[in-house]
Amino acid sequence: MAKKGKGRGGKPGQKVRVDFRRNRNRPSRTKDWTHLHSGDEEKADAVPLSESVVAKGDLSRRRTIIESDDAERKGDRSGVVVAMRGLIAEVDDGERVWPCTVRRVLRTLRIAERQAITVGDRVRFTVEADADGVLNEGVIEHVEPRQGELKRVAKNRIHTVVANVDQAIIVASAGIPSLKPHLIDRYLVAVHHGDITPVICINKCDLDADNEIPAALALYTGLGYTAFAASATTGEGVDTLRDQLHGKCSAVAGQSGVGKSSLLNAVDPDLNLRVGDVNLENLKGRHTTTTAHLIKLAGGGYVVDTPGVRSFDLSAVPLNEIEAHFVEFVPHIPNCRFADCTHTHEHGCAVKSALEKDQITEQRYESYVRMLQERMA
Ligand SMILES: Nc1nc2c(ncn2[C@@H]2O[C@H](COP(=O)(O)OP(=O)(O)OP(=O)(O)O)[C@@H](O)[C@H]2O)c(=O)[nH]1
Ligand SMILES: [Mg+2]
Ligand SMILES: [Zn+2]
Repeated sequence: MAKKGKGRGGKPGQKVRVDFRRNRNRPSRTKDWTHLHSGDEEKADAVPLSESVVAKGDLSRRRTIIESDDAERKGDRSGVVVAMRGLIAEVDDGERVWPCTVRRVLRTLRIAERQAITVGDRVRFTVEADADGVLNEGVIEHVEPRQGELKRVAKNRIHTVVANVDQAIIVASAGIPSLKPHLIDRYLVAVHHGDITPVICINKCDLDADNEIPAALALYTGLGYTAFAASATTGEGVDTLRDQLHGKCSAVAGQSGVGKSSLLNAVDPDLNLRVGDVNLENLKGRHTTTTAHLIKLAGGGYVVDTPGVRSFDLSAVPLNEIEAHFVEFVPHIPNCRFADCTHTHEHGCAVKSALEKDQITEQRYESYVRMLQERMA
């Protein structure tokens, strides 16, 4: 591809569209994040690791279409990938978990991804008997098109952490790490962009000495979101979380150390997920959960405990789409004087006049501006 681009834009000084697009797609997030949010706790993290939710098709559309053509023929069993161990996928067919390798042609089709198969993928597979006639390993022949994907950008490659989730439980915490509404807003934008329903859970309510949680809950429930407080330690809100998870496939996302694994253990003590302490020097989590895995809940439904990430990447969300994911802006946007209003400096901006009339909160408006500036930097 790179060669082709050069050939086309051969004349010196001529702009090459391919290069521009590649630049725009590259996550320059870590650098921007540091610039814009100096003073924030997230700032110190220089690790180029980020997470985003990408809408159904974005990068995998072409590949999934190719694969779905021969959907019926291939593989006589179906199941869900519950975990990845290197190149081996663990596939649950409802009766047992089969270790499966991936047919090489599938790996080739999905070469742009770090993994051909990921947790949450619905697959068809065949099981072949070994020399003694024992069935113990399968081969994945086909992957169903993905619905909602939680993605991470690492080393300039997009890696799907989990596929096919209905809902994302955005976990934040009071105390340590401290409550950061801007981070909640970032997750909301990305989750909306991925066509996934967000639910907000503010954990560690036992540590809410400054009584910050009620105002945050009022803000988000006022916007129409399901939002509730919880404590994995005291058990408060755990029943609500269990109800939310019931019968759905949910991804649990949020900063490291907010208590995602602890909450899931509280929902179902048999899960026994590893829990880490919070580093008291930088007040951050220690990235205890390192790989995503799909967990079947005793009460019905699946949940994916994902590793907390240090920064949250929004590069998958088109710049002009951000406003649409601020639900309270939406009714005002058509009343802006200019169709391409960014709601920052323009005259006749209906979003800003709603802000002046307290129909939009300062906090949310600032969150929006921060995201916009970051994307434009
Ligand atoms: N006081 C209090 N501490 C909690 C609560 N929930 C979790 N913790 C503590 O917070 C720390 C981090 O919890 P984890 O469950 O490992 O956090 P995580 O979000 O899974 O973190 P990563 O796996 O690194 O992404 C542990 O020391 C927990 O004991 C809570 O409700 N109250
Ligand atoms: Mg964890
Ligand atoms: Zn406007």
